[in-house]
Amino acid sequence: MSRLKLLMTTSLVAMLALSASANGQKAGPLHPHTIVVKLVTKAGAIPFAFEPALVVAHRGDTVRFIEDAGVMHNVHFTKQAPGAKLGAAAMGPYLTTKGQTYDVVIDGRFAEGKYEYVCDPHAAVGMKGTLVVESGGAAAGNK
Ligand SMILES: [Cu+2]
Repeated sequence: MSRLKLLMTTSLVAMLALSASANGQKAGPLHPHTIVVKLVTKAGAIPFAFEPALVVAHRGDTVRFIEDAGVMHNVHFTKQAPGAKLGAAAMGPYLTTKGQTYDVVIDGRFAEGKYEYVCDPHAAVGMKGTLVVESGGAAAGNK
């Protein structure tokens, strides 16, 4: 675990250095939000899902994934917006316990645009979600 943390820290530092020189950072968020996405088990053809399956976030927001059952899930970004550099955050840890959370901070790693992610154990049965990162300013609807 600590080795992973070290890795993440190292790559984060590298990315910060990169983004500082590469792109002129946009102004920070006006109102940071925490956007909750639950990892649920449900009846029907697709038994596992991210709920909601589509969220819109702005820089500074946090997307909080919450394990809603006792089924093993993770969050693996399979498509990133052009210019995004998620690094180690592209693949989150496995969540196994109800109530367990995994926070993804929408910081400089996230360029504006569309991201798609899956849960690796359940990608084959359609457990996937979409994250859209927008610039600050006009607050698009999150619930
Ligand atoms: Cu899953």
